[in-house]
Amino acid sequence: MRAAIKKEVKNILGSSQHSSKDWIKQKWQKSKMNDIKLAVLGGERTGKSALTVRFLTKRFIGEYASNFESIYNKHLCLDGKQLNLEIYDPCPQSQKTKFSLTSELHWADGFVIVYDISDRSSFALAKALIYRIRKPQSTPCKRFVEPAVILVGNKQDLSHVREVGWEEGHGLALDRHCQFCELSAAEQTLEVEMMFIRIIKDILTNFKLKEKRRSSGSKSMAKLINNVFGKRRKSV
Ligand SMILES: Nc1nc2c(ncn2[C@@H]2O[C@H](COP(=O)(O)OP(=O)(O)OP(=O)(O)O)[C@@H](O)[C@H]2O)c(=O)[nH]1
Ligand SMILES: [Mg+2]
Repeated sequence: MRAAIKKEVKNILGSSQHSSKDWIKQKWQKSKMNDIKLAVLGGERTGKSALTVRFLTKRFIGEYASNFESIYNKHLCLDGKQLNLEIYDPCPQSQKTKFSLTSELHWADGFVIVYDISDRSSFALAKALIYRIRKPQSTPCKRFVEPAVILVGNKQDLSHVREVGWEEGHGLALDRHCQFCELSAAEQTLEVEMMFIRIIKDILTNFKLKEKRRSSGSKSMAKLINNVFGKRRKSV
C-alpha cells in the first residue's frame, strides 16, 4: 500500500509542481470528501432494513434478518462525483445496548431516522433519537457542523391504520432542523431512492461547509501569527 502511494507520489512529482506532502494531503481530503457514512436508526420493525435493501437492490422481500447488524457498501455517481457510501443497518440488540449513540455520532456523517406511521411508540423513539443527535454540544465550537438528518415516516401504505399524522412528523423535523418525508418501502422504489439522495446531498453540503470553515480558520491563524511576529520584527 505504502509502496503504491510512494510510486504515485513519484509519478505526480515528475509531472507537476506539487510537493509530495501537498499531494498526499489533497488525496486524503479528496477521499474523505467522497466517503459517506450513513446510519439508519429507529424503533424495532419500523422498516430500517426494508428501506436500506430497497435502496440497494430496488427490491422489497418482506422479511429481513434482524439478528445481526450490517454495514453495506455502495458506489454511486452523484452530480458527476464518484462516492463511496457506507450504510449502517443495526439490529434490535445493538440498538438496545448502544442507545447513547456515542459511536454512531462519531462514525456517521448523516442519519436516516425511521418510524412507522401506524405505530405511535416508534414515533416517540424517533423523537428521542433526534433530540439525542441534535443535543447542543457541551463545548461549543465554531467549526462544528450539525450532522445531516432525515426523519422518515415509513409504511405509508398503512395510512388506514395511521397513528401518527403527517403534520406531526413534519413539525418535529422543522423544529429539529431535519428533512422529512413519508413513504412506503413496500410499495415505492423511486421515493426511497430520492430520500437517500436528499440526505447524501445534505452530507456533501456539510462537507463543503466544514472544509470552508477549516480553511478560513487556518487563514485567520496564519494572519494572527503574521501580525504578532511581523509587529515584533518591526519593533526590533
Ligand atoms: N406494510 C408495510 N410493511 C413494511 C414496510 N416496510 C417494512 N415493512 C414490514 O415491516 C416488518 C419489519 O421490517 P424490517 O425492515 O425488518 O424492519 P427493521 O426496522 O429493520 O426491523 P429490526 O431490524 O428487527 O428492528 C417486515 O415484516 C416488513 O415486511 C412498508 O413500507 N409497509
Ligand atoms: Mg433490520
